[in-house]
Amino acid sequence: MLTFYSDDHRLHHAQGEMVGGEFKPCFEMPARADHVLARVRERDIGEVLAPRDFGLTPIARIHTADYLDFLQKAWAGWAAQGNTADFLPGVFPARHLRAKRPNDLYGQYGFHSFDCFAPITAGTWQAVYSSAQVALSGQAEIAAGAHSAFALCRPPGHHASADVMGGYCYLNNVAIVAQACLDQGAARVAILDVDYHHGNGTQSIFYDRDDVFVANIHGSPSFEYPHFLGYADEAGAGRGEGFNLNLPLAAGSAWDIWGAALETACQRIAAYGPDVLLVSLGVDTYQNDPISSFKLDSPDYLRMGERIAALGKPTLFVMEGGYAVAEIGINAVNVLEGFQGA
Ligand code: OKP
Ligand code: ZN
Repeated sequence: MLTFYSDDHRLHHAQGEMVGGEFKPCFEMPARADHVLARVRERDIGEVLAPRDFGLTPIARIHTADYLDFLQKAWAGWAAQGNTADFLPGVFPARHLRAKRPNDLYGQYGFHSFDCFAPITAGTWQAVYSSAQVALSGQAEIAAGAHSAFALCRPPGHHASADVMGGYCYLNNVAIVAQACLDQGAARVAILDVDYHHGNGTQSIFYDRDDVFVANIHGSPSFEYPHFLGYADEAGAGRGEGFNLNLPLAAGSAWDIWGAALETACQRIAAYGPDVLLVSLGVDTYQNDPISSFKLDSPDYLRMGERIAALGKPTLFVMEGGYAVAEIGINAVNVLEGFQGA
């Protein structure tokens, strides 16, 4: 299968994040994508292509104008105030406050964020724009008849909703792609999110819709990030009732439990009968991942790819998380190899 990749991801390399009360190097770093790309080449999965530019229109089908405006202008405004370090938010319209969008940059950042894990740097907009174009290029390949493709996105996207960033995510790549599929004539799209963390952004974007079925397998929000979405009783609303599936799992879950959840998700996806399958491919379920608790081993990712392939759908893999940097490539490409070999 073809891989789409842009070097622009390097333009987003933030200084750090809070870990255990200390400002530490970001887990979400450029080397992640380098390892995946190196493994794609080493295993000869297929050609690696630069993305095409589909512009802002498909991005604006998912994200609000205010949000995109903030993302594009934030760094310049921050720098104009004399700042040189990363821009981070600090105040959010949580319960008991008023969610009215302020006029100042700092207020707008809090309005458009749910945590402090989406820093803005000089290159962030270009990096997230290109990441979305990488995803859209994969979508175009599927639309042109390919059975599968790999969008090597960085930064990831599944925590970003229509107008709120967080969790290393700014533009929701997989959601942008799902909407592009529908806009080009697909009737139903399924998203399978296998990242260790619940894809709260993807869920929220499609929660009241029946044209995108979203299935998530993740560490339960009862103990894990993002803490405030991802429970099993979130099944969709209105027309979307029954079109969201959450499979929260206990800390320490290994392949026996994870594989059973994948079986449940795949059966629901098969029953939905999508025209296209999009996989939010996070490999932070790996046993040595520094920020997760699951216990998947590298060969388990081959099984994952095989089960996904058995659905028999045109499938786009969209890279999300994975922080055991040296092993991200092996694990992500194992999913692709399992898919192709099945
Ligand atoms: C992004 B993706 C809290 C740490 C919060 C943010 C995790 C973002 C994960 N102790 N870290 O889903 O891989
Ligand atoms: Zn994750």
